[in-house]
Amino acid sequence: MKALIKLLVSVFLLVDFIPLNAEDGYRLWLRYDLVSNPEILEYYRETITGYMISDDSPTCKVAETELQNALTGLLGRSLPSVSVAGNGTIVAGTPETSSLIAEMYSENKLQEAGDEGYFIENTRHNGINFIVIAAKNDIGVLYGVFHLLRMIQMNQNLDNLSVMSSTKMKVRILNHWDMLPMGERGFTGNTIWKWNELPGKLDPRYTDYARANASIGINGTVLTNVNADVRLLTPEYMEKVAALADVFRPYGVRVYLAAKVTAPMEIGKLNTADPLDKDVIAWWKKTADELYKYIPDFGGFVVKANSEGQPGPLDYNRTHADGANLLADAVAPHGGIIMWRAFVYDNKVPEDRIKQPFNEFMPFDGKFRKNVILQVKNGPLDFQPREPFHPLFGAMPETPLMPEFQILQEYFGFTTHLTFLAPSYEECLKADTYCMGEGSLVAKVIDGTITDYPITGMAGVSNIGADRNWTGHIFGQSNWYAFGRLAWDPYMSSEEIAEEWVRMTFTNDEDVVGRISGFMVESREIAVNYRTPLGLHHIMYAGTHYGPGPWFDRDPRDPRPDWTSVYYHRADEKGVGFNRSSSGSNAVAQYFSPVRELFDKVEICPENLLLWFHHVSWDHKLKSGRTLWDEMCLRYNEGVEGIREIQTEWDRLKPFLDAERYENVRERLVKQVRDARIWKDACIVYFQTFSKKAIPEGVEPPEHNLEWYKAHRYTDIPGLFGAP
Ligand code: GCW
Repeated sequence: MKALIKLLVSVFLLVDFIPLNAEDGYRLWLRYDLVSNPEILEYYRETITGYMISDDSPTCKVAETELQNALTGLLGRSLPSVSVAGNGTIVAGTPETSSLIAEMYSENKLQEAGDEGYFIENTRHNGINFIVIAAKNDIGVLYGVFHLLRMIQMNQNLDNLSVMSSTKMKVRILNHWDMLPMGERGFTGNTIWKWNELPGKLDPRYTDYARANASIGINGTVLTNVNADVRLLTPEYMEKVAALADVFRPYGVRVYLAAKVTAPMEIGKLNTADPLDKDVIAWWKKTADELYKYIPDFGGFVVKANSEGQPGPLDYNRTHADGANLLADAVAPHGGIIMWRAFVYDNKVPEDRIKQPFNEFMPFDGKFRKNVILQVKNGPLDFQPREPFHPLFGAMPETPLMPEFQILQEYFGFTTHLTFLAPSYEECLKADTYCMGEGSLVAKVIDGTITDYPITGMAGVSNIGADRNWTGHIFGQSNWYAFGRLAWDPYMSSEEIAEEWVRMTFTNDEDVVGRISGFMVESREIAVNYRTPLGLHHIMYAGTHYGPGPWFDRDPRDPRPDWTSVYYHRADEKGVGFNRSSSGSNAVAQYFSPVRELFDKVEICPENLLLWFHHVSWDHKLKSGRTLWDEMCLRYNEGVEGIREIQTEWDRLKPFLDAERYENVRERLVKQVRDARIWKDACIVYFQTFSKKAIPEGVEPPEHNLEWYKAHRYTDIPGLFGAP
């Protein structure tokens, strides 16, 4: 008998390792499969006996459905919805929807968690023990339900629950870069929005999109590209947008749109788009009023103006503040906001492009309406694998700023490469701006801890496309997840986020969790190393942004020097790097002291940003004792070795993973290893034409000569539509 029990137990334990279902990745991190550890399963079955949640509001209704479906899956039995709480009941609600919650929680107490926050606690009331999810508003109830489910998905103990979760970040928003038929240049494949079917036909995927976003606290979405399409502001499209907004509403996800400054001319047939013109003012007001008739809780507009060919107020000799305030006034009566992007650079090529946003916006601090927030990329250039934090953070105390992170992997191998981006978001959020002395982290600037920002927020350029698994690469899902978690709580660590995601997405097996989350956290540094080590930047293949192109110089198709690679790396026989120190473009002066001095002095400048700020001789000695040239080659090599190790680890993990998702990643890792090698070899042979030095020992010799890399074209990368 004992032997039989032992056998049964070991079979049960094995179940933990055996993939039960084929998985296509559609369910993301909300998988809700039966808790696989029998003891833990038993524990949950004893601890949770039913639930009580009023379905008076659409949001509580979806919270109830989520709870019901999830518990049925996780516990393997359907739990009763009860009208009288007993031991083990989950009681969820607000004081308005639950008399029990009203009895137990004062308004003041609930206010501690804020408008969207919640409490999850074990409570004993009238002699009965139950689990409470209490919130001021319905959305807090839904977020609390997702939190409790996450704990169960992660097999956590529920005995001494005393969770209070709140956020200071008001706008947690995705920016889709979708054109009407396709994502921007194919970075994410085709668009998820089936415009030709809307408003009549609603793909069930729209509901799952909203669920997934709500599960990580995302509360807004800009449906289309910042390179805006004016059609969205016509009644035909307003109706389509309204249909999506109706689907998202119960999940607390508000819809926003990208606006184009010249819409009054293109749709309204006016002969100007001057923000101070009275007809232009009237047109925006009328258009906003109409939009709000379709979508009463419309969030507002995001605007890309005077940047990369987009029109803007500067075309009319007006300022960014004039442009933003015009739109702000149009949406203000309805409670809308304007997210005005600070990613600007004009067609006059400046001495140093990265200085432009700071120079253009800083003087207007305090000149924007209260419902305007500036959307600032994490770094001063353009989502490069590594950039220093943007100098505007901390420099505009009177104007709310929200960081924009890129979830889609424009410079990180699109949907083909595995790169967990939380470390790069974290690097920015935890950077110390020193704007108010030591400890003035970017996170504290943007969440209002050390500022009085009336609006706070974070934007993420979405990596969601039409793929069945949403992001093409299974690990792309982890970047969507990480963005949401950090938008709610910008102080979380990459390690915590990776662990949560792996447990929910794959397994709770400790060893497997440690191995997968371990390489995820390393993957960003690996990607930096095989692309742009030591502060190199913008040396990708022009146009596609996928492979390397450090040789890219001006040509008739791309006449702007600041769209070339040579503009940024400035390699010559003496050395390499962009001198932005006080003896160069002096971009360092845009930072507060002592960050400014840190970046300015080559001796103390962090080595991972060295070539961002300095032109350094090939013989310059680094902390390792090696010369710059040797170190650069070795870092490139490390990057390739690193991704090979991930590949080997993934292969070893095969027995613990389901076949479909294993294969999704395996097949891509083959390409990633190949591409990393191409990046390393191409950059080494190219820079060698300047350094004229031998490739150091320990570096795998390049496979081909420079001509080969220059001529190389990828033919097997989804998203590289029409790439040369
Ligand atoms: O990263 C660059 C991209 C453009 C993008 C632009 C921006 C949407 O190459 O495709 O346009 O930034 O952020 O506006």
